[in-house]
Amino acid sequence: MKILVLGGDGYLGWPTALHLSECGHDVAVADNFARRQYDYELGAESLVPIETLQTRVATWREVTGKSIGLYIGDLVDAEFTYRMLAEYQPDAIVHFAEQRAAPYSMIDRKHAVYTQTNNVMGNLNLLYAIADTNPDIHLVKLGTMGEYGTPNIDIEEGWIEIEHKGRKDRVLYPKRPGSFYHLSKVHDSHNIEFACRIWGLRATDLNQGVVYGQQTPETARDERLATRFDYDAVFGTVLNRFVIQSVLGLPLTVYGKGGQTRGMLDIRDTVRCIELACENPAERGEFRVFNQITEWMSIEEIAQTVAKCSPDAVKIEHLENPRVELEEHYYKVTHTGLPELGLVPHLLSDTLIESLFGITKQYAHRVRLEAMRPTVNWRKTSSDATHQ
Ligand code: NAD
Ligand code: USQ
Repeated sequence: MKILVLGGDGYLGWPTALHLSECGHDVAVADNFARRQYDYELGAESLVPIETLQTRVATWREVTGKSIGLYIGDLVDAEFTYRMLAEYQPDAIVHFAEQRAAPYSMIDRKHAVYTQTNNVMGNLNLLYAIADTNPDIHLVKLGTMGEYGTPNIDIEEGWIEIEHKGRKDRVLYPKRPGSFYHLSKVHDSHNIEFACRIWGLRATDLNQGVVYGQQTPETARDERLATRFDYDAVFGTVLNRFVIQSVLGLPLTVYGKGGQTRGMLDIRDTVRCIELACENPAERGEFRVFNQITEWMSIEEIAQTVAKCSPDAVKIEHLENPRVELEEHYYKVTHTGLPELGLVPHLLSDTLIESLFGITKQYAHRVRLEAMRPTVNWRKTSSDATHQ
């Protein structure tokens, strides 16, 4: 298949592009390098050094003999998006290219507006470009488990059968997300469902949980193929942060009681899930949703698991929660769609955590300690804060 990976310079987009190429697909990546720009703004960068996208692509060719096409541009620029689709003519598009940090979207009004404009407009341009260029293209879109929030009933895969006053219907599962970023994904999901229903597009929305890990078999082939590994309080995700904090001898920063539970998965399962979704496309007109997680744990359990694996004594600190979220709640998720297509998960193991300790130790000197503590507070609003 010809597969276009949007956001192909990012934490997940780059390993996915390599994995799809390794599986024998013809792959191109696109990115506007917004993520590298946020690093400059926040004064933090990937713990593991990363090469430019051009060097990464050249290294993959050197190591495997396989080419990956490269588009540099912004999805919000409709002309770029249309031109790229017309030129590359993909069978499938994997769409990772959004601002993805909840704290970044909650810094102030400016960052909330940027996040929703970038994400919602980019996705809308893409839907139009698919409809006008080739409505047969299968869109594989990265959504998030946080779209659902933490309801007091089981979370289904995107849709729910309801009975109301004696009548039944199948409707989109109700959403109650916890940040302007997560909300942008809800808006995307509604726009995609609309495009499938009205124009007959085909799409798979992957409601992915929090990803952990840094290496896939493909990125491990050469250090110039490494993907990013974020530790800071804005872009670093919880398990990755706890591993890095434990190596640095810092307390693990559990927000609040730590009873909040999240669906998670290993980065090696992310790339496999995308492969499965691409190779088993949705039907024309179908808005298919998978919950892309392999297990769920409370934040306190994640902290205890990392502490248990650490060779040194680790302190767990309960910070006043900078976010507004339930810290004790019901959580049960249906996630059968991807295993039915063939996913065999890598569950969180001591071996994986220990391998992350190794990677972290190698680059621990690159951490800017001030970036570790949370500074974005959900309860504070301002139009244009200068975030330090
Ligand atoms: P990332 O920020 O590392 O990568 C996203 C990439 O998209 C970046 O390289 C960025 O420059 C690019 N991009 C952003 N806006 C763009 C635009 N308008 N035009 C072109 N390129 C643009 O993020 P990631 O962790 O790789 O996440 C990828 C996707 O997966 C995101 O959509 C995210 O919401 C979703 N997701 C991530 C996680 C996680 O734990 N990392 C979990 C669930 C879902
Ligand atoms: N948390 C801590 N301590 C920390 C960091 C986080 O207790 O030092 C807690 C948060 O309060 C939250 C949970 O850990 O309850 C997850 O936070 P996170 O920053 O790891 O993840 P989140 O903000 O939800 O966002 C990440 C990705 C996002 C993706 C989402 C998947 O950045 O792109 O969409 O995970 S999900 O959570 O399923 O929506």
